[in-house]
Amino acid sequence: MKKIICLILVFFIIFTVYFSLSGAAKTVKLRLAETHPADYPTTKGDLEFARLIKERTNGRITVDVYPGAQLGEEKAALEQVQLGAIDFTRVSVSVTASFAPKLNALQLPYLYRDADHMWKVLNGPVGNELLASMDSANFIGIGWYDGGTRNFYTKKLVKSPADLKGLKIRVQQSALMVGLVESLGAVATPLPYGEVYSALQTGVIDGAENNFPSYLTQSHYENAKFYVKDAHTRVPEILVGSKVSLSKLAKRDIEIIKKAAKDSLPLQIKLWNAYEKESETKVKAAGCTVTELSAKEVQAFMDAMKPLYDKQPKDIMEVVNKVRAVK
Ligand code: GTR
Repeated sequence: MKKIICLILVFFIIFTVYFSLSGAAKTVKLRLAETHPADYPTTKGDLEFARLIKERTNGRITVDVYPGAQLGEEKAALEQVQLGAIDFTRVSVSVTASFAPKLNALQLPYLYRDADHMWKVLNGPVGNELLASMDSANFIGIGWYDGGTRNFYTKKLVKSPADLKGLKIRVQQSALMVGLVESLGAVATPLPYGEVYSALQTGVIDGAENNFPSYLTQSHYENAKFYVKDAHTRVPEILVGSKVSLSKLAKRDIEIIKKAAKDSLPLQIKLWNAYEKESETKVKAAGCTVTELSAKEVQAFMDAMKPLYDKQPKDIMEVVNKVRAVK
């Protein structure tokens, strides 16, 4: 009897030592901060990203998605990711560029010919170079999501840069966006996303700029009923990882994570395209005026914003030239 108990004990010790040394029994729980609500296309992208990671690591790594800015507004979330207190966040490139300046290139006005051009850039060497540039800010650039084009919306009808003159326009917390709005003669007011609704309601600002899905889901359309399709920027969304927390994982696991982001992209784009159309229809049904512009009218916006390019440092213009060279 004693012998059997001894044998069981020896096996138990061998198993425990084997599993703790191999790491096979270790499970890792990671957190992802998302500003949008649970049913928004980027959040659904995040959930697909999490699902793929869990599947491909046989449940060893799980990612819990916290939607609706539960873990803070984008700038605060990025700071937490930088410290390793949050493992991932899905944010706009715009806010991220304040931490990793090379990304500023991607929020310059009228940078791409169209959406296909942007995806060729982001999925190619330029996109990879920009993700890698985040390393010096203590981030791991994980991957891109679609955010469509950004357009102005205001309390009065706007059809030209002249109409924007003197209007207080909310921008993301980004110096480049401040410059962009100022190039149109408007007054830029940087605010976190969650504060835009009340700023519009109380008249602190006269308008803002964003895509249709954000205009709808944040109810901005209630207090800024004029949306003009000037499409000044096409700023992608980005999945940002924490270098502090993720460097505790094996290199292979980081590759699985990056691949999961890439493989969740087609679904996110599909959902994005459908929701962009749906939200345009919904805001029109709610009584908003959506103004289409002719090529000549868009050109007036392009001309007004062109001087912004002259103000860019050399390394940003190098990226811009690489973007333009992508056919
Ligand atoms: C949205 C973007 C958000 C946030 C927001 C904003 O288009 O998806 O992540 O950056 O814009 O304007 O703050």
